[in-house]
Amino acid sequence: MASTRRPAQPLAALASPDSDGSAAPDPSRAALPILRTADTHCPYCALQCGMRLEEDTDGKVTASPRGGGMCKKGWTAPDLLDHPQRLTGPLLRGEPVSWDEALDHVAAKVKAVQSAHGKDAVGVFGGGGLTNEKVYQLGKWTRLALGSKHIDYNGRFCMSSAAGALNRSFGIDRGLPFPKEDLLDAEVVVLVGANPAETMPPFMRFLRNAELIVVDPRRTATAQAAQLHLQTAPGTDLALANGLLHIAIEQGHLDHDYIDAHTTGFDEARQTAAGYWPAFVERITGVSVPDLYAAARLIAVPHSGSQAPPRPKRTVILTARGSEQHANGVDTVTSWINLALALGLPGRPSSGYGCLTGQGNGQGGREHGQKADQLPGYRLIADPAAREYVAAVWGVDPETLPGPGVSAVELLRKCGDEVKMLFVLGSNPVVSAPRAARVADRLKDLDCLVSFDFVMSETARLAEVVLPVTQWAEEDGTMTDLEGRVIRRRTLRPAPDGVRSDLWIMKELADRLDAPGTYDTDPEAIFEELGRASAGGKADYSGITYDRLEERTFQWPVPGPGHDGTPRMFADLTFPTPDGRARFCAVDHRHPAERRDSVYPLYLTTGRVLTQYQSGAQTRLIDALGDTPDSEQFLQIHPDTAVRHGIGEGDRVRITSRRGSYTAPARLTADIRPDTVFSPFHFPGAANVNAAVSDVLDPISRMPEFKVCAVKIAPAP
Ligand SMILES: Nc1nc2c(c(=O)[nH]1)N[C@H]1C(S)=C(S)[C@@H](COP(=O)(O)OP(=O)(O)OC[C@H]3O[C@@H](n4cnc5c(=O)[nH]c(N)nc54)[C@H](O)[C@@H]3O)O[C@H]1N2
Ligand SMILES: Nc1nc2c(c(=O)[nH]1)N[C@H]1C(S)=C(S)[C@@H](COP(=O)(O)OP(=O)(O)OC[C@H]3O[C@@H](n4cnc5c(=O)[nH]c(N)nc54)[C@H](O)[C@@H]3O)O[C@H]1N2
Ligand code: SF4
Ligand SMILES: [Mo]
Repeated sequence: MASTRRPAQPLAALASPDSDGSAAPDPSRAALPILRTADTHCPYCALQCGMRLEEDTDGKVTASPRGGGMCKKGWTAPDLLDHPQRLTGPLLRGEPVSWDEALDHVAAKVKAVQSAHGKDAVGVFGGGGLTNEKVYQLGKWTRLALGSKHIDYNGRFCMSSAAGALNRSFGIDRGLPFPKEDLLDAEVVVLVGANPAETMPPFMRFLRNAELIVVDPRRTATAQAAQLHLQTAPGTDLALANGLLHIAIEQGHLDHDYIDAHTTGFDEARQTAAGYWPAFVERITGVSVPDLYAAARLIAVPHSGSQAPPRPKRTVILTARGSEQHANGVDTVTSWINLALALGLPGRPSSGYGCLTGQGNGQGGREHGQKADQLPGYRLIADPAAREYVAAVWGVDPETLPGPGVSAVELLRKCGDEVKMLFVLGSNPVVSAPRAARVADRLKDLDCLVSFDFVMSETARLAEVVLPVTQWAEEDGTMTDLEGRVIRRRTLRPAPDGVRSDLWIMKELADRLDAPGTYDTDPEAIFEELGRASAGGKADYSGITYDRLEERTFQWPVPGPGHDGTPRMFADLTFPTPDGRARFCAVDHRHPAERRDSVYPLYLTTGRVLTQYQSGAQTRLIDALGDTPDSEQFLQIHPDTAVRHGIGEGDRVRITSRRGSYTAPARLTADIRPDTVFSPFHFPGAANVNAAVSDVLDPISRMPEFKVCAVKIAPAP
């Protein structure tokens, strides 16, 4: 497989307003006087670009960047606030009803299901885009008001493999352990399965000073800006990392002082890496031996330096979903952390390992209790001391707290069976979950599905009860961005009549269920309680208040009122493990759960395009995003592969796996490996790639293998 080495394309080009998808607001709007403004953040991805909202006297809302950049999704986000398809009143089986009717119905259903089938028969499916206040309240509400163990969320689709590896190696899980500005001083950044040029365009500005190595089966916009593109076969990144460690050992690039003083477990990792001969790694990954040596050299050897580093090179390794969404995702991330540790990077200035968190509150959303095994502040629900502590904050007996539930995919599998009723908020699993057709069937088998949303998502369409909620510009709260920075979401204007907040709905239902505990509706009061519940935990927010957030932002942990936060987590080269050392964990390559064969001869991999967000429930409604070629599904395919299958540019193709199929027009390009095809997951129905995607799970993180399965293709009839 041809990996390409090329002179860097100026990154400035990618960071310019045009190529990062930005669009200047309509100048005609400036004419009307401004009624009100709010300084808040974009509702979409984990970069959480600072945004100034202005509402004119016509009620029209426009967004503009505060300081940093914004992509086209950010510029157009206000278009959903008064979109004609916005939900503005509760629906019961599709018919408008009053809030009292809807809530009474839902509460009666909970009671009926639970008295027939037990407390755990009611489950909750949350989201990483919900504010910290919402996820905290949701975890509490599920355990106390519903009394159920069954809560999990779409972060299992997103963050959990990196989280598993970070916890195992470093003893703590914060995506970026340093401020993103530190990347400006990095000499080399390795992006493994990350395409920020499309998924976080303004983030490219922080990479502009570094040489880039991009690992991706596709020559993406990000790869085009790289010095070195390693075009791996999907699912082989672990072998690549072990191969680079092998070369680093062979070439004497290791930092033995660092390894001796700050880590454990190196010997096993070294023994494992010894088996990853460059020629063997080339066979697995498709990356040529010369490119492997070039990458190892770029990562470890300073420009002026000889083989043995006179000083450590400032290298940062970043992974994202391309390397993580695999049945061996935890081990794959671990292999890259091993490489970083062997080179002595973590904790050093502008060096180390980080994971690029995805959803708006992908970081905070995984800290405060909406995970099946978790209580606030990263406490574990199976830990007696944690149960006792949190139960005291909640004013209940620890005995009343349920135990751990199951992960997202497993929760969806139980629907209609052990789980009879499900609340979904902040996710659209009918489109975004693997084996989507089966997920829809499971949801239809429920006695009752309840959706909290502001648009009629594909999941909301299946719901017996749909409860319309506020959008980001209509609510206060906090989000925790990709660098662990807690920031304020601020209200621009009140929500339309008929719409309620997620927090209000939880309280009303708790009242109707005579629930133990208290359920505030004021985000500030909930944040204060969250602070107490997280105090002493790993993700300690106890020193942050809304008042303090008026002045500045904080990167957690912030243990106590006088604390200024923790921008750089391992700066003293100690790690929050029992012995203060980071841990090497020897990991071996495993093939993807499903391999290409004579019947299913191609790998399907999946991901994102710039102008659509996630399941597309929000962005597909925005007209201004609809005028790009990416506003419809497509199949990215190599021209040689297309010819072999009798497929031409634009032809409709049926893509079939062992689980199901979808159709998409072909887009021919030599930017993808001939053994691999790609589609994004933003599109529903017959175009939904997740009909084909596999739901095999990583054994540790329980994350599905979104990024590789075997398919066959044929021209669609
Ligand atoms: N425009 C847009 N931006 C988004 C989102 C969105 O939906 N749309 N979602 C947000 C969220 S929640 C997330 S999680 C992030 C995700 O951000 P990214 O991880 O950057 O996005 P993906 O496109 O899922 O995957 C990145 C790349 O992985 C590659 N890839 C596939 N298989 C493999 C493999 O086996 N190995 C390697 N090395 N690479 C592989 C794909 O070709 C793809 O280019 O984006 C966030 N930003
Ligand atoms: N094939 C494939 N599938 C994937 C992925 C992939 O790379 N490939 N990536 C996975 C990843 S990383 C992720 S994160 C998931 C994302 O996929 P989903 O979990 O489906 O996420 P969204 O599409 O953002 O769905 C959010 C829903 O919640 C609503 N919503 C937004 N904010 C709020 C709120 O504050 N309150 C309430 N009540 N509702 C709200 C939105 O309108 C929308 O309907 O998809 C996963 N699926
Ligand atoms: S990069 Fe992310 S946070 Fe910034 S404007 Fe785009 S979607 Fe919003
Ligand atoms: Mo994600």
